[in-house]
Amino acid sequence: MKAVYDQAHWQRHPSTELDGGQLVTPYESPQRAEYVKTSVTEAAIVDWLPPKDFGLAPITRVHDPDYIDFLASCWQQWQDTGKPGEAIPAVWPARRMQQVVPQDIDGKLGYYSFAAETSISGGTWEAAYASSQVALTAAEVVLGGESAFGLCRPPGHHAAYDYYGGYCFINNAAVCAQYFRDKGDAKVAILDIDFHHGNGTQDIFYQRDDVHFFSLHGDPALVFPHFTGYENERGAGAGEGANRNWVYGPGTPFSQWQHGLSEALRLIEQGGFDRLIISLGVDTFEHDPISFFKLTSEDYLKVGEVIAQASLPTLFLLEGGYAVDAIGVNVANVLKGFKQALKNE
Ligand code: SP5
Ligand code: ZN
Repeated sequence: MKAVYDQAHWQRHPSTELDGGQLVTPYESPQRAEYVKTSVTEAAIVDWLPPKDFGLAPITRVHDPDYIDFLASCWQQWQDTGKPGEAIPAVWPARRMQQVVPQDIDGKLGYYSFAAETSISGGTWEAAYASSQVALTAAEVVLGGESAFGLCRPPGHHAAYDYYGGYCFINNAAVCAQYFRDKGDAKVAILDIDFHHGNGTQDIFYQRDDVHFFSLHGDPALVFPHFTGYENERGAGAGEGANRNWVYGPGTPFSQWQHGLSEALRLIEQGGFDRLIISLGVDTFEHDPISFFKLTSEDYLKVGEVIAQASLPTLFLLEGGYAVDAIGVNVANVLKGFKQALKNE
């Protein structure tokens, strides 16, 4: 199995996250990627590849070009106004307000975001761009029929067509699904096992039948992203039935969560998909500081095994996971379980 890493992720290093009415050190830290790199290397299950540059074109296939321009220029605009801290939105177009792009940076930040915990600072755009190229480099391997892992940081699944949030700016999984379609695949599946609902991925493909989205996550009535992820969100128009959500409550162990996983895998096995993308968050871990599921490090071996049942070329992309000292082992265990199951086939 191939894997892709880029040290450019270090350029995303904000010092603030709005949490509990205070600015705390962000949960989504550079150390996360380094722990994953170390554990996956120690497990000796991958060959590392350097990232290639696919340019902006694959990104604007799934994101609003004006949104991408905003991300690329936001930090400069923020600094030009002489503001002392990092860029944080404080106002949004709520119900019955106009959805028109404002000219000032405070207005733009609200227009192009959905959450305030994700501060923007210098290097954020550069790291987000690099993260998408890591994903695409791994995707190119998967196009050849071999499975691969993109060690993406920052993550992507909360980024929608034209707004960021939840530590995500470019939706790496969506970029790669579209890339597979553009390279000739007829039908692609995305399975999102991060603790949080992949609202961005759902948003991008909600009306489409060529990319199906399956997500297991914490009940949105209780946790982020709060306004999407309910089981009655099943897609619309041509995409009717191509979106599936499984919702679980506080304390959910693997023994319960795996029912949704198995059901998703059954649908994926029977769906006639050409390729599978896994939005691989390990914030389902029992000791994750911002989540409430109870998966153990051992359980992640089983997660990889179950995913292998689909027998599809599979692209794993890193999403969340904030128990930094365990994130590496947990990610490596998914890949290990997957690889082992393939061998035993
Ligand atoms: C990719 C991903 O996993 N993004 C998650 C974004 C979550 N953002 C909201 C976090 C709310 C944190 N509340 C912490 C409570 C413990 N102090
Ligand atoms: Zn998450």
